Amino acid sequence: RTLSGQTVQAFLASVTHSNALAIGFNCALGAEQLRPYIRELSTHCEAPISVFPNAGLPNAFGEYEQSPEEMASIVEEFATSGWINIVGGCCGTTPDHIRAISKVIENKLPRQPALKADSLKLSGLELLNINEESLLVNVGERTNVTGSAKFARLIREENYDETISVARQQIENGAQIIDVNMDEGMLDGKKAMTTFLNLIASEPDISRVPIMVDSSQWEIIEEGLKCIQGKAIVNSISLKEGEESFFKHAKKCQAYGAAAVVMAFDEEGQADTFERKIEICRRSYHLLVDKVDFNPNDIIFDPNIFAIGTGIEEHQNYAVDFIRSVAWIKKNLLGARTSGGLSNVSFSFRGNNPLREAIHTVFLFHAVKAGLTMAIVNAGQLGVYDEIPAELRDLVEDLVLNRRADATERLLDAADQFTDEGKSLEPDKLPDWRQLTVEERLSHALVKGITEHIIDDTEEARLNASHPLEVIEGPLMSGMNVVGDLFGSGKMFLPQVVKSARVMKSAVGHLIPFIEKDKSRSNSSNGKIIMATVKGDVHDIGKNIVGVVLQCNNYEVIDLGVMVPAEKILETAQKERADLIGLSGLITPSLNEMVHVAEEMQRLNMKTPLLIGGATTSKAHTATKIEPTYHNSA
Ligand code: THG
Repeated sequence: RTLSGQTVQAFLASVTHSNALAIGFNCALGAEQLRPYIRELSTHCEAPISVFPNAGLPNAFGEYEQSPEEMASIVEEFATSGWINIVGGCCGTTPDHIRAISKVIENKLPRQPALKADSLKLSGLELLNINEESLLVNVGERTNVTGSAKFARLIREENYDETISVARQQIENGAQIIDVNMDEGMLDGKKAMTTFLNLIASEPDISRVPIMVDSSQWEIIEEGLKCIQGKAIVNSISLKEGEESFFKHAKKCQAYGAAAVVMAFDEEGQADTFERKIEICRRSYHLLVDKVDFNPNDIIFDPNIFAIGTGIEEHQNYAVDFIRSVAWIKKNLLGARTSGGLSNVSFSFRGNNPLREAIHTVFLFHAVKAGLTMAIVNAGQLGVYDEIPAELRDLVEDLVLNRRADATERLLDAADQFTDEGKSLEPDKLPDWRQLTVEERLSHALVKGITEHIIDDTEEARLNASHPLEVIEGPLMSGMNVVGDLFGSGKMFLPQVVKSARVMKSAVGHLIPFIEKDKSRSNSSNGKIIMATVKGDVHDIGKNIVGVVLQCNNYEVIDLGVMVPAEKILETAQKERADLIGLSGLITPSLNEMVHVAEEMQRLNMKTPLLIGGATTSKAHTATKIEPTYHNSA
């Protein structure tokens, strides 16, 4: 990480817009220690790269001992690998060091810059890379004084500790970006925005995600941008005040290096039909791309989510028009992405949260199918499409998809049954899941992310089983398979999977002591394994389960956790004389990281067998991409 906490790629996303002569790293570390970071920078950086390492790390007396030849040989490899364009020396280097470096790089070819990315790269302390493969990105809506009475009160009372925990909860519940809005008449918006952003900047679990600065006043947005380290999103710019101010704001976004939500809003007003939406988006796109050279990947169109079910006929097709325009934008405005404020759609049903949730779930299901990139949502309060009672789902779908003129009336007639109270009054409509079998209860708790009874249910299942491990391999795994299928088919979203994972973790946590007791009856070890989720990836449920299973089979497991860089895995393996190294990961970039670890094992002449596992890994990838890079394996 940089001193201010960013990873290489997060830093790169923050500065790429500057069109710098070169981007690079200097000081702090010796060339050997800078190696992995320079390598990573080189993979992604569109600008030339500079590197000014120290002459190794200082000894206990603060002296640098690395000789010019040693340093030169490390730097030579950087040049041979094609990672650098400019090289020099920082602390501890002398004219002799520079002379030695200069000599070894004399005939090396300069690095070729990386190709321009065709993804939207946002960052906080960490990168959020949004590309064609990305699933729906959740933007937390609760840090908004107009969207949350509680947040507004906390800001007014200057109870900043509590406002920070609102942000943290959004992220814990799966928000990958947070929307911050301080637009309220009685508030000094600029001051509230800067105070809040500066405070969350020193909360690493919050500032790791990118920020969406939301205001209808440009001055507040600009004050916000000044406080943000990462690559942020401006919410929003539009043609509402004409082209001149549109260009002015767009250029400011470029100068601060921010992406922009572009509302379907022009001099005539907000677009409310499919034709107006696409006409304004098309015009905005060409103005941005052709006139100010705006990066199309930094454009996020919001074709307006308006309230449906208002009783006004002109509003009936609002959801359909939004969804159609999302599909049109994806197909026609290359590089641009889409977003919307989800909770707007159900404003007419305020006071009936179960119904609002059902509308949100149905709307999102269809919008995501049409290609929606991101949505501003109440993270942690999304339902599961398949779990909505069929009768309710049909009524809601009639409304959202505008399938019948009387959809609103029919939904309102049925609405009482689906209020919070309705739930307990109508047991046969919403069955009491506590009466299901223990396997079904575990599955239900996993799918719905309910932790409340999970320990009791896990214990009951354990008592029914002959070995505690059976509970994991049986009902818990089948529950997670249901989650996996729903997620895979777009019927469950990331925040919900995060909740499921939490339930799974507490169930496994309850079983581990019993499993260990089972295991301690025998004592000879079958071997020692180092396990880690590779760098860039935070998913560890599978790895943790494999760890438990291996322990049950008398392996000694050293689990290095998640986001573990290759160096740490291999150092530990060597120090611990491990018999096996196990790499895990869930996301696609982890496949490349695994190849990298294997290459490093080859470079370091290691012999330890390498075990590959995780959701995106495959026998084919392992055989054709990983195996060939590591041929020492015993
Ligand atoms: N597009 C863009 N930005 C936006 C929106 C949009 N920003 C604001 C808004 N719309 C999205 N955010 C919210 C936040 C909360 C609610 C709706 C949209 C909401 N709040 C509840 C209510 O008012 O009933 C809860 C109130 C409370 O808890 O006090 O519905 O469309 N670019």
